[in-house]
Amino acid sequence: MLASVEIRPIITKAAQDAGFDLAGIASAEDTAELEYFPRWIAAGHAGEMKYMEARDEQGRLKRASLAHVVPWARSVVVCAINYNTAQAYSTETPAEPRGWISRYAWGAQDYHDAVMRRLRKVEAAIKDAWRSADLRTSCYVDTGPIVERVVARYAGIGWIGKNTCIINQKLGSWLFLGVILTSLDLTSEFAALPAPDRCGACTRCIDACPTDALIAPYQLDANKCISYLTIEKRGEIAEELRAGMGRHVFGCDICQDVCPWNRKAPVNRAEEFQPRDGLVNPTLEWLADLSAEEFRRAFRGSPLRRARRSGLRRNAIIAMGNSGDRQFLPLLQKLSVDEDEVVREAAAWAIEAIG
Ligand code: B12
Ligand code: SF4
Ligand code: SF4
Repeated sequence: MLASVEIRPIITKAAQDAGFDLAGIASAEDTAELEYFPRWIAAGHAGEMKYMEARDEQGRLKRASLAHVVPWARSVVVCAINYNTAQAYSTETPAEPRGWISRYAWGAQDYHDAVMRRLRKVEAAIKDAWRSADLRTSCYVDTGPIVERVVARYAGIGWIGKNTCIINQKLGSWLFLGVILTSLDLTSEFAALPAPDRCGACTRCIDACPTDALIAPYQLDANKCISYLTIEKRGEIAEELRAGMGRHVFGCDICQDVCPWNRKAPVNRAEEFQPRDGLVNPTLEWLADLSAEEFRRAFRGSPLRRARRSGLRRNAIIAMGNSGDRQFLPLLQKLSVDEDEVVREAAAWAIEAIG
């Protein structure tokens, strides 16, 4: 068995070899930022994302503390990969009557798979180096009982910006995070310093958010966030929120597009992050009228599947309504008698909005 002090360079090298841009180690102990999590849930800011409210047998929020669900965890290896591609930002692209899919989602492969595949390599390197039957590890991308951005901050990956995203001074915020919980106590020798907050007096993200979802610095109300509305929200979207969605059909990048730390963000040329054909500035007619077969074919292995066909069509129809463009009226008339109730309702609204 190695001394814990010797394992850090092994983790760093394994993360680099796996294709991660950054890696760090944080303690699994609770930190001050985690206190905001139960408040966020209690305020209803998670909307209908019930998985965020999962509780243990004692009724404690699972994500509020690693001690609640994985008491064996001593330290957390946090890895980050830049997913930026060479395409222009949504805020720099002319507002033609087309849709916008967020940067993280247009890639050839679902990021959960792309990040998990790499994390498993780092996990294998840790196991190989430590060689103890007592060692426990668990890899997560999104789905673990963990607020990833908080541990990322303490692992030195970046600071939590006022838009709530992790920002690295050199790479910006186009980062996917992946975490490996370990039973090893790796932090005592090299506790990473939490990255200092470099937002300063800037409020660009808050000012630019079209739906006022950033209700205060570092606080997001998901109910108002276009990313939540277009990806997670099922069924009808409240009418008063539709205008703010603009042309967004899946996710939203505005609060990152305007961030000065992303002005010179480097690009990752890896094949899996490059946009699939037709997903940069997609045509709204295509998405609004997607057949079940076309949805399966076009979005196999893509994060867009999460919105489901009904949600994606609903979003494209709302974007048509927001465009005010009469060219969409014939298609909207057809969709107003669609078999999907959500599509029918959105089409009737869009006809009126254009009318
Ligand atoms: C639920 C979720 C969402 C929800 C809610 C987002 C949110 N801000 O909470 C929705 C659907 C809206 C969403 C959107 C997006 N998401 Co998301 N999401 C998650 C998920 C699964 C959980 C996040 C969570 O726990 N939220 C709860 C809130 C309370 O936590 P938080 O916002 O991180 O807040 C912390 C701080 O802001 C701080 N804090 C809170 N209040 C205050 C107040 C003060 C005064 C201070 C100082 C601090 C502070 O403490 C909080 C934690 O307790 C994570 C994966 C994970 N397991 O962590 C991915 C994750 C956060 N998402 C990610 C991404 C990429 C996105 C999008 C960019 C996708 C897109 N283009 O549409 C947007 C970004 C929108 C935004 N500005 O956040 C990445 C973020 C990477 C990064 N660089 O930060 C993650 C980490 C996924 C991953 N594995 O890479 N997401
Ligand atoms: S993702 Fe879009 S809607 Fe959500 S907080 Fe950022 S700018 Fe606002
Ligand atoms: S836009 Fe400004 S305030 Fe918002 S995250 Fe970036 S630096 Fe911070």
